Amino acid sequence: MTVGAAGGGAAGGGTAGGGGGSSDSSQALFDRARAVIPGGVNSPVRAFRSVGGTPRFIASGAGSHLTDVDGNDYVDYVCSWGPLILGHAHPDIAAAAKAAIDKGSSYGAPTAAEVELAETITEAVPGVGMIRCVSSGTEATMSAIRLARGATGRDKVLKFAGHYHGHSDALLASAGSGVATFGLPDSPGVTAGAAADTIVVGWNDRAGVESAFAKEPEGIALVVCEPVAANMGVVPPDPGFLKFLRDITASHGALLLFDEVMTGFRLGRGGAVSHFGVIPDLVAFGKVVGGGFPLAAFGGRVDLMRRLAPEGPVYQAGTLSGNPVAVAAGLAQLRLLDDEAYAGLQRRADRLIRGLSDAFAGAGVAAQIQRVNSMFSVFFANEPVRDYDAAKATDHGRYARFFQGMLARGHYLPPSGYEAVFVSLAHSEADLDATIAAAKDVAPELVA
Ligand code: HOZ
Repeated sequence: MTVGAAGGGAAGGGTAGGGGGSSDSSQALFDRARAVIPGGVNSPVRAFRSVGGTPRFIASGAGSHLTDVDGNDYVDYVCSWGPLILGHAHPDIAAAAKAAIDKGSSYGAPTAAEVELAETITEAVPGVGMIRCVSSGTEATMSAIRLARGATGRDKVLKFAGHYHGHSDALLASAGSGVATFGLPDSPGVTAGAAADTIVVGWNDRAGVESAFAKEPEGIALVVCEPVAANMGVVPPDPGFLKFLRDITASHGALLLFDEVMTGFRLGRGGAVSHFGVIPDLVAFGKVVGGGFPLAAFGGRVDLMRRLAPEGPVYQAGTLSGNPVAVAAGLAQLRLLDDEAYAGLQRRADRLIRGLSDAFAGAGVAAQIQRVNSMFSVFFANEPVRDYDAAKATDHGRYARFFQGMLARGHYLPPSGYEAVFVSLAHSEADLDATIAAAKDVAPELVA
């Protein structure tokens, strides 16, 4: 496949630059935004609250780089929180979206491309025999839960502390991402009834899951997890934990949902299902499948999916579901994700992680870089992090200082220690080396 053909952005395909310039225009926009948008942002973590400073308002992205409204250039490791596995404005994706929009932006009627997308996903992911498109990861997991409840006739859902599955009522309890970043209690507005049907257990806590099933042997409709937790930082499952979930759900007549919004087509074409060799009943997709457009999907066992309307009684619908522009962009991206692409991602992640580890070790800063393939996060802690309590106990103040030091040097990391770092195929060796050099520069400042 063609890698990073959109180039390296303002820095011309290699070096980082300009991150330390003025943020006056971003600040002016942020001031205007706060008057008309809650917190000045359309999604909480973007506000930089846990790391401080002014959120950068972005003017453009190209390849691995972002340019903000003050003209500062950054090497981008957020990648739109995961979807941009080929980098910003990849020419094939842009061309596919432009060609689609020239034929009309939305029909509210089926298209051939939706069939191709469904075939692409079902061929790639073991156990996924059918899919339905929606517009966001929140919708995908929310709809999968309704399907699971409809199929089992049970109400309870078991989720894990620190896992984030979007902002639907049933799944906000002890959630990761912005809920974790801001240390929010479970959200006002979620009814007691919705909360009562959600059981929260610690990630990697087998005894906790067993005890929940012992209390509700026939009450749990669904166990949902991010197979690699990535909204409390990256916290992989302990060896055998996903298989344990598969076995205990099957033996109790409950269903298992993998929320692969982060991991789907990121860990490999078969996502976490193939990576770990555990086949759940249902899978939620988002981010990478949409190529940077609002597209997500859920799918799984054919007998379950056939319970959705109009084939079955479980209702689920959406005017923009399977939107032709988003589907064209998603397909264009998925077509480029072959074995060579995943090997390239792996090489880039290896290089970056090795360099960051050296930077922290060289300065005597205790850091845990937790990684699965091309997604990882940096925890400032002495021991590996296995669950949400441990993630909360890591040094988030030090993460904020690391973030600010890197931003000032032109490297855009997630503005929260609870989010994942994403490497794309647009990241050049020069990008990665510049980021490592910046980390070596910043690391001694983290010692105090
Ligand atoms: N929930 C996303 C991170 N896990 C953040 C989305 C955004 O702010 O765009």
